Amino acid sequence: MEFQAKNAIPKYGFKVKLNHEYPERRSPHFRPSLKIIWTMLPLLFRYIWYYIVYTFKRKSVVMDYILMETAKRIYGVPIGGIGSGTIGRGFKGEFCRFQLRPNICEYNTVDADDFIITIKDKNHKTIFQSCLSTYKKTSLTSWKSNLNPDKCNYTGLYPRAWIEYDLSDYGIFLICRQTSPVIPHDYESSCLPCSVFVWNIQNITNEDRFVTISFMFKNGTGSKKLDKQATTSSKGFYYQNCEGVILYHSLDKMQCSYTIACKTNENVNISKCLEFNPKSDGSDVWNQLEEEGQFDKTKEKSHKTRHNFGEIGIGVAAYSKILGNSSQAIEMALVWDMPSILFTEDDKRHFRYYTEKFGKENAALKIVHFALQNYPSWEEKIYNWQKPVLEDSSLPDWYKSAIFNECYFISDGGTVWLALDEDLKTSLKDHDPRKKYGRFAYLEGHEYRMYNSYDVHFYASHALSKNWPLIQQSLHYDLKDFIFTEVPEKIEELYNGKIIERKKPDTVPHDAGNPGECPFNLINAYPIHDVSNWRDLGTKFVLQTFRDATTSGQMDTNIVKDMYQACDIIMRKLLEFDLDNDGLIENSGTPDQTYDTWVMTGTSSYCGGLWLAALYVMIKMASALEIIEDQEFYQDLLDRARQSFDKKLWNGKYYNFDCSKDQKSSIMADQLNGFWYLNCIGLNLDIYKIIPKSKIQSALKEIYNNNVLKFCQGTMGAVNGFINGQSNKICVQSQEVWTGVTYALAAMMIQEGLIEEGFKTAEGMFRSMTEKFGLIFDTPEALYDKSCYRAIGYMRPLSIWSMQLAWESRKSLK
Ligand SMILES: *C1O[C@H](CO)[C@@H](O)[C@H](O)[C@H]1NC(C)=O
Ligand SMILES: *[C@@H]1O[C@H](CO)[C@@H](O)[C@H](O)[C@H]1NC(C)=O
Ligand SMILES: *[C@@H]1O[C@H](CO)[C@@H](O)[C@H](O)[C@H]1NC(C)=O
Ligand SMILES: *[C@@H]1O[C@H](CO)[C@@H](O)[C@H](O)[C@H]1NC(C)=O
Ligand SMILES: CC(=O)N[C@H]1CO[C@H](CO)[C@@H](O)[C@@H]1O
Repeated sequence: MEFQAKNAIPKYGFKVKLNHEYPERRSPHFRPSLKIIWTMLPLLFRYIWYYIVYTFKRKSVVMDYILMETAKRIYGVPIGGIGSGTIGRGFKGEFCRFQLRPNICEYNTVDADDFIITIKDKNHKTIFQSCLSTYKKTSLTSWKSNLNPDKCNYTGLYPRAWIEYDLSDYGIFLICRQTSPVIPHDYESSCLPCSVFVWNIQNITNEDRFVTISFMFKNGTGSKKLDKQATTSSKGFYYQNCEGVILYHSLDKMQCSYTIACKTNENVNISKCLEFNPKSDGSDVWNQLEEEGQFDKTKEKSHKTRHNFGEIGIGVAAYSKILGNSSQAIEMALVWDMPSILFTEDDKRHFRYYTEKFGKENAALKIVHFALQNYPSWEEKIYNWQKPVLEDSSLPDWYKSAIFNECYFISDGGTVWLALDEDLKTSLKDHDPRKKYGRFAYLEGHEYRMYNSYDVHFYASHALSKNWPLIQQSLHYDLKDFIFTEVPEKIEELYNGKIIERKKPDTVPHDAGNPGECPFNLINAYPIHDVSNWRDLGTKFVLQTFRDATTSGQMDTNIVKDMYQACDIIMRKLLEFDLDNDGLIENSGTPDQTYDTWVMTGTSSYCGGLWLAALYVMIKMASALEIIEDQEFYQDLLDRARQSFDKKLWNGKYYNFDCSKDQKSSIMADQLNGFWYLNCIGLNLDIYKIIPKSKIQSALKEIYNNNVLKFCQGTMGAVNGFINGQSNKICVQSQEVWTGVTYALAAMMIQEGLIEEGFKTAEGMFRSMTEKFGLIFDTPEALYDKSCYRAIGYMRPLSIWSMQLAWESRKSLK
């Protein structure tokens, strides 16, 4: 069988055998030094009290530090489009990790969800039957995996994956190709809750073979606690050129159906199992397939809906005669139609974005048909998107895997993409992107349940802005509105026990809320600090505004006009933090920025640099709108701030961390963050108008020689802080490597021509994380030098797309 190039297994990606084991196990239980614990005690006590009260009131704890998730180290490419829920898959073939309920990531592997192969010889004698996964099941004990995992290979290149099974002992070579609709610049298919599995069965003998591929699935998400008794029913269907079984039920009062389907084909005989008991040993299903190679067709004749009050499993079997020396493709799809979701403290139903095209009811079969009809074009588009990177011989191999596989978080980040209500829609201006593209939110992390945490999204947003710019814009329009929102509720700031207003007007929020409360209304779910005092949120808003307004290459003045007032208010408010009147804002001597345990005192390179960058784009925006007064105002500020930045922080080699006595000499990996951002948005030459090129080069080299090379011999990325010849142990975060910061730093190096250093910096970390610790598709926020990580499944590492921006901009220079 000739494969088209787009379907061939890519040379690059996450590649393991189906019995792969990782060499190093890490844990989430980092124990800081006693000194750090001592300084954190008040916070700790308040946190524990908050935790007890919230748990007692059955409220959602935003960041759970008590029951932390330990990485399972089993993951492969998850399935599903963007914002309609995802189902994780293990590289051993598991269906695991369900993110269908918006407020929780469920780390369950469901034994009943699997594929089974049956091979019969020319005399219809069964010569082989096996699950097409190799992990160990704890239920359905008669479903055996008889594969030799050593002879099966997994390749993951998000959003696609391949498994090759060498069954040559039985005359068969089998390849599964899994595709989910995650397609850059496509807003129609990319929101669909589905995945397609194409099975390519090759008969490598001269004799006929009869091969059955069965797809089995069950109700719920494998959670005994959450999958409460509810009526479940199943029904067989024929629709257009698809056939299969649909299982109706609901998850916490949210209607959800699972559909498994197969495309009809004259060479394929499809049979259905409308009901099996996933609590049994599974021998009914197993024996039937073994004997018949298909399900009992007499049972599906009645076409009645079956109702069930417990557990129910369904199946579709595709049986095909494969002539000697020939092959057959079997096309299957899985669709989970969960049109609306409920947030815990919100009575309103929110409809998913796909319902705008596919309807609020009974969309499942339409999606099945659409997916099985259109997946070849999805594959083509994904292939064309990835091709320039995969074929670029000057890019390192690991990067070709990293750049696409890190994208998993776009769909698998607890992401919701919602349709707006009609009344809200009509209130919006015509060019408001939310009108057409709905509302988008993803979690800061699987364990950090806050939507769109803006300080972190600032890093991650390049992945969206480059590939789905209109989703990014829609998110940003929401943020602009939230700036003016007030939430008067009083909350206790866990950091210092002060009672504060949850959201003050005219401030940039930290996040769009917690799906376990009432997100989009109750914004600022983050409980640790009073974020209205944060020094980086405002500048990050301004910088993102400018980026979104110039994504197309030209200045979109509609966006600038819509956002300018908010930007101006925020910048003038931030100026209140310039106590010494040098045009530059200062930090407060508390962790008042995204490094929320790391104290910055006086002017810091991190917040100061962001401030300079924001001033620079304010001038550009004021000039575009011809507001001369403002333009001059910001220009004057920038001129003064720039000089002061240099005077206060430059030490001859790099920019000091801040203006404190004992910490200022700490080398911060992220000290050039503001300039990194300007680089990302195409202002790479402009930054030398703010700070000299020679100083940027010098600082980058200092970081590389210390934070990277002197930390774990350069094999772990850049440690956040480096002082006195070692990693900075002043607080927890200063001794961490932030995966997203390491990618951003690497991008900055590449942009500034330190190309080898840039790739080496990121390579060490990516390879340690994926090859040693097994954290691929689970990328944590932070890694420590030894034994631990923090917060798996995290947003910030999507910043790897800034490396791609830097690379492309370097190439266009040549
Ligand atoms: C489905 O399965 C669960 C177990 O995973 C079972 O306890 C439950 O009753 C069923 N749930 C629904 C919604 O039918
Ligand atoms: C799996 O990969 C190995 C090594 O790359 C190769 O020798 C083998 O043929 C592959 N197996 C299958 C089933 O493709
Ligand atoms: C499909 O199954 C039906 C019923 O078992 C049988 O009559 C028919 O011949 C089969 N077709 C093929 C192509 O195997
Ligand atoms: C298999 O098919 C190919 C191409 O059709 C042919 O060249 C080859 O001789 C066949 N092999 C056998 C063993 O029949
Ligand atoms: C089309 C196809 O799958 N052909 C395979 C059939 O089996 C022979 C070996 O007998 C293979 O070489 C072919 O690739």
